[in-house]
Amino acid sequence: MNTYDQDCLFCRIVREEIPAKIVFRNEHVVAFRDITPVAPRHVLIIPVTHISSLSELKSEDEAIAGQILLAAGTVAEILGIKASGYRLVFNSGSDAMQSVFHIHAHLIGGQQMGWPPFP
Ligand code: DGP
Repeated sequence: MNTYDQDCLFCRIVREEIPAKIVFRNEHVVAFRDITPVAPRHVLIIPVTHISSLSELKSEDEAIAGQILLAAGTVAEILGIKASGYRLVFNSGSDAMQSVFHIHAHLIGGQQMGWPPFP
């Protein structure tokens, strides 16, 4: 059964109580455009079940973690950046500037990126 937190913004997007530009969804995940994109293509991939952050993932969440990674390839294909390349980022905790506490992968692409990702 999926866990739901009524105070969680992303849980409300899953339930379509808050609108979002959804690009892909299945029974495990929802992928939607980030409201403040940092690149020409920027989509968030979230599990339908509420898990607050990467560091809260438990061994029993293995399938959920796998579904997020599997969805990334599908979303990249939908966005037309599978061949050109893309980056998948999980911000976890304050140093990483996580601001929404429902685990999410940022799928970013559509431009040449640098590495390391900070100045
Ligand atoms: P993070 O810092 O990793 O927790 O990223 C949270 C992202 O969520 C941030 O890039 C902006 C995005 N975001 C916040 N609120 C909304 C919203 O209401 N709708 C959408 N589509 N994205 C949101």
